[in-house]
Amino acid sequence: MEENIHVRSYETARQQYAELGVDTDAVLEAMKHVPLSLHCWQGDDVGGFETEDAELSGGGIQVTGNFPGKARNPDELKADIQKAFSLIPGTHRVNLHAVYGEFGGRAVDRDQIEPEHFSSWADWAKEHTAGLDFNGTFFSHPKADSGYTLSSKDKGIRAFWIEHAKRCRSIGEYFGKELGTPTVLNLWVPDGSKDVPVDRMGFRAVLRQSLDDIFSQEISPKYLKESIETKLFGIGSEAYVVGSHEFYLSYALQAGKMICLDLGHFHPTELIADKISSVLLFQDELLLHVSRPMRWDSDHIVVLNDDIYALFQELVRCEVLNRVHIGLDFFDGSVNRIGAWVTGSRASLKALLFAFLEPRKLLLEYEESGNYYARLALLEQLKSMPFGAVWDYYCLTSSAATENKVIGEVLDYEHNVLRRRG
Ligand code: RNT
Ligand code: ZN
Repeated sequence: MEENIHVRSYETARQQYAELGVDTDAVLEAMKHVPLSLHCWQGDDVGGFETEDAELSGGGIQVTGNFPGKARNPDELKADIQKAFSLIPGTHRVNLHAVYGEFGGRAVDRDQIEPEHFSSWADWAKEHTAGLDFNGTFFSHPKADSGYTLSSKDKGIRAFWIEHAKRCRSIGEYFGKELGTPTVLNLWVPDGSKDVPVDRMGFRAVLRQSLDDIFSQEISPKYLKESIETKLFGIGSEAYVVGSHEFYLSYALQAGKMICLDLGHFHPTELIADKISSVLLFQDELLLHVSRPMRWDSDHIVVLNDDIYALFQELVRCEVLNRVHIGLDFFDGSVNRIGAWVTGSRASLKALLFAFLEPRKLLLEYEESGNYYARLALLEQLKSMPFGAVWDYYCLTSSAATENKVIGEVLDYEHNVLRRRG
């Protein structure tokens, strides 16, 4: 009965979009081929499994909240991701951080990690994901306490983190080989300072050298694609971040790496959407960290707001979806964590769908003939089109919950699984 309602609503919606020249069936087919990369770290507040009660510390980022039932080990985290995936239409990737290895109770320092510590993730991923992505973890560690890692002026500290980064490349390459799809390895270091430094240039020069060393060994892009993540400021690094946008953009151009644009890493009024066309005229590929900045925090759960609409519109309008990797990056410990993943992922996919449903030809005609009133009015008209009916139909036919079912599913899991964890 309920299914029929969704099917009937879709039929009506299909006709309405067809009148604008939009083929909704083709759009739904296209939706299936755009994977998100689900960040594992929303599942346990960026803790990881190095020790039993590992917690995020330092690093210019912060998680608040103590909602019950966070994943305490790899099995729980995998189960939680699977639950989230069952509520997200499509087949998606999982993005791991280096602290999420399976270390069997042994202390394995960051400069010691090996592919073997991640082999059970690879096995699991073959069955449950479209691929794995990876990140070095340059925070929550005594050797990061000074606030500087790869840009540290202390040779020993720097060597330690360079070795960590190199090992992450091997692990990424290993995933790429195992899974038959290249791993996107992102490098983000928290390096920076709370107050105004006098040697901005010096730290950046060191970071540049460290990166040169890290990337000195060639790894086939068949297995590994690498990005460096830019940032303007963080918590405790308000005055200076070594890896700024200009620094990494320049480095990436020179070294043939991607940059990672995180929605939370710019001035509050600066739009990532507007950067995509510029970057991709000079670079082959790009990594996105889809997030929601709020005041000084860069990592709130993604919702379907103007920034997200604009971001996905650009990806579709520029026809660059095959050159862009879409990672999610937010962490909130104050609500049901599976719900956080599901809401953020679904919001991103809704924005993608909304963008795919634009009558591009018509909009372009208006624009190119200088009819800016009609362009504006059509964009407004789209906002009251039955987009939700197309979305629900997509969920229904992808065996993911329709909108009205999501909350119940998440709360059932909370009741039956999360609240039973110690
Ligand atoms: C921090 C960066 C980075 C992290 C993750 C955990 O500001 O956005 O991507 O969020 O590596
Ligand atoms: Zn990020």
